[in-house]
Formats: sequence, structure tokens, C-alpha cells
Amino acid sequence: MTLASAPAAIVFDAYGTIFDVYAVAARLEALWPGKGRAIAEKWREKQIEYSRLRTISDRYVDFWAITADALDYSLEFARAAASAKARASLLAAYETLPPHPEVPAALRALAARGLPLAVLSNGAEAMLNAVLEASALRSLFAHVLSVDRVRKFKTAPEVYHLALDALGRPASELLFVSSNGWDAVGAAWFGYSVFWINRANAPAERLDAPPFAIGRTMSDLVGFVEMGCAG
Ligand code: LAC
Repeated sequence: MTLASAPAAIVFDAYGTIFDVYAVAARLEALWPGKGRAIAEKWREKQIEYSRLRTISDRYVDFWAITADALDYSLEFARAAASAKARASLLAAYETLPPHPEVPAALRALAARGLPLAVLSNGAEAMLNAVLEASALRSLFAHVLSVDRVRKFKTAPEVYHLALDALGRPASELLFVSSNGWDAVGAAWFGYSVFWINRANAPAERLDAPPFAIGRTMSDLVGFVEMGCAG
């Protein structure tokens, strides 16, 4: 994928792309040995599933509520009984998720090029600001855009439109970055240039998306931008 020129700005997905959503597995493992990774994966899977079902059926509640519901489902699914205190602490972990190790330096390198950076996420506004503040990354972003504003989740086109209004540019001049293959597809369908950080070495989604650039980490994104987004 080649952009006609350097992107006017870069728009980032949050969960999975900037922040490691599976960092909660260690905490879960300490509570329920042998089950941590499975609960963490089910938690993420149900969180995304509920966001889609609520969008399709016009039943919006914010991503914090969805994250709590998905946690409760996943704990019961794994027959993991949690005290109210343990549940609250697991949920609170979402406000202090660590960034993937290479992310802070990569974001600083991109910001140093003078590129406006934005977050566009399913996350509720308060949870996004909390996790960005906790990792000291908030000041790198010109905009933190939550789907709260349109009361629909990705991949609704209204969500991807939010960054166009904020940045005052058409999608074709913006680079959208996500580690979630389905989100990369949604953004490409909408008309963004896209860089997929394929951290999990997952197969490409079979969804007839326009072609987009692919790397393994956010450091690869920095290389891509330094090369003029050719490749
Ligand atoms: C987000 C989800 C897709 O941050 O991870 O929007």
C-alpha cells in the first residue's frame, strides 16, 4: 500500500494496538491457576462480541459496562468464583493496562516528526483518558475520540468518521493503525490508508478489504512512515 504523500495524521486503535489487553492474564492466573490465559481470551472475545451485537440491535451501553459484562460471563464460563473485591480489581486493571513494550518510544518518534496523533477507540471516554494518563501517553495525542459520541461500536462507519471531523482531513489522507485485523478491515472499508500491526501473526481476514500495509510491531510502523509509507 502506498499513500499518495505522507499522511496528514495518524489515527490509532487503543486496546490491543497501544495497550496489551492480555496483561490481565497474569492477574487471573494468580487467582485461578491454569485458567488465566483462557479467561483473558474469553473476556476479550465476549467484549468484542457484545459491542457488535449491541451495535447491530441498537442497544448501546458504553464499553466500560460491556467490559464488566464480558468479565462476568467469562468468569462464570470458566467456573471461576470471584469475590466482589477481586472482580472490582480485575475491572480496574483495564484502567492501568500496560502499553506494549515498543509503543511509547514508537509514538514519541512519530510525534517528533510533527505528525498529529489521535486515538479512535471503542473505549468509553473516561476509561481511555484513565489508561492513557496511567501510561503517561496522553500528552502525545491531539485527540482522544471515543465511540460514546456516536453510540455505536466499530465497525460502524459513523465511528471511523469521527476522526475526519476532528482532524479536518478526508480518510484518504489519514493513516489508521490497528492490531485488530477486523478493525483494520473496517477502516480500510471506510477509506483510510491502513497499517495493520499483526502482533499475533494471524491470518488475513477474508472480508474483501482493499489492500493495506502490515507489520508486526509499532516499531515497524515507524519504519513504514520513515520510508514515506511505501511498501
Ligand atoms: C478499540 C478496540 C477495538 O480500542 O480494541 O477500539
